[in-house]
Amino acid sequence: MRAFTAAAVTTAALTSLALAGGAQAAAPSGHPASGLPLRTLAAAHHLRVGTAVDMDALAGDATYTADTARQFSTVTPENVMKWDTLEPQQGTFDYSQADKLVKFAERHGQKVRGHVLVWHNQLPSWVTSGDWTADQLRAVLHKHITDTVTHFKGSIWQWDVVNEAFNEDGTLRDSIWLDKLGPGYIADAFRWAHEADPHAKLFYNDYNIEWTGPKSNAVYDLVKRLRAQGVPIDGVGFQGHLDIQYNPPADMAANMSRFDKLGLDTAVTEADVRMTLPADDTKLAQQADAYRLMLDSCLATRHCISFTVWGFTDKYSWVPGVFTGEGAANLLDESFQPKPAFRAVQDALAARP
Ligand code: 9MR
Repeated sequence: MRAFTAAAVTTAALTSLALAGGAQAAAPSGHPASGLPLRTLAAAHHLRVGTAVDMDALAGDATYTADTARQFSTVTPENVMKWDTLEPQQGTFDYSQADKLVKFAERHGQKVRGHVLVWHNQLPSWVTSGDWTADQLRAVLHKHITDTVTHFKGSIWQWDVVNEAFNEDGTLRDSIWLDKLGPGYIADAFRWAHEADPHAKLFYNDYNIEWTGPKSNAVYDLVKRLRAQGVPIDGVGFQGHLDIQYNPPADMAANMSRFDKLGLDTAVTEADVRMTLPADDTKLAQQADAYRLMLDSCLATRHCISFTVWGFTDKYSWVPGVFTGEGAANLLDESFQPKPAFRAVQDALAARP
């Protein structure tokens, strides 16, 4: 159980307040989206609820902007804190888009999850095609982490320091970092990030670790070892990219709890639940159950500090571009109308802590 108690939000309060604000029309009472914003409901659990943010949508879509502000208490840049955006040429940084999101978050009382410092993806070509010695590449990584974390110092709540370092079988992923620097790059990255901002919470983040298995066990062994060695790691992020055609991660709460017992924070960092299109009522109900399972697992874990969805509307989702024939992965449909999954999340958060 979580450590906190707080006044339960009553059903009466839920139904008396319509979803309103910004360009979004107020929902009629009894409409599935009526009720307190997710962020208000989550606060009763001392939990922050978040979304990945698409900066083009934030700039150009008023409904998207209003919902981002109204529903969420933490935001994650979907792409604009990645290496190829931040440092497209060596030593030339472009923080402009990321700074916009940080300012947006400040204006709306939101915390920021920084994403991401060390990853094998979305690296600029000067990194991937450079003919580096190990010492040179270590210096490049050190500088990128130090410059980036220093720039955002004081503005980032949680940093995804290392992302997706494992294969499904629990071996370390073959990447430029592993190839050139060896497995020690992981500990180094956490140490360098901590030196640059000692107050940010530093996370290891990965997908397909929601359930126990070789990958999740390997992450568990890694973070246990890092803690034992005094490496400054604060948490583990469970991305939560699910697909209804596979079994839901029924043991997710138990799995998160073993990380909790190591003294780590946990978070659901990128939740979405895709399906083969077209969506129908059965699939949407399965999707709602999967979201609910992930949120309930977080709520049951004492130090699960945030539940973040990887986008909240089907209008802007990475899924159709990557999984042919699949989509409809988010809480709201393409017209920003709530799906059963939104109601499931709302209900879970409205339940007495
Ligand atoms: O949602 C992101 C998409 O817009 C990018 O094209 C893609 C590039 O790899 O990355 C997506 O976000 C990923 C996140 O950064 C890390 N975990 C998996 C996410 C979905 O692929």
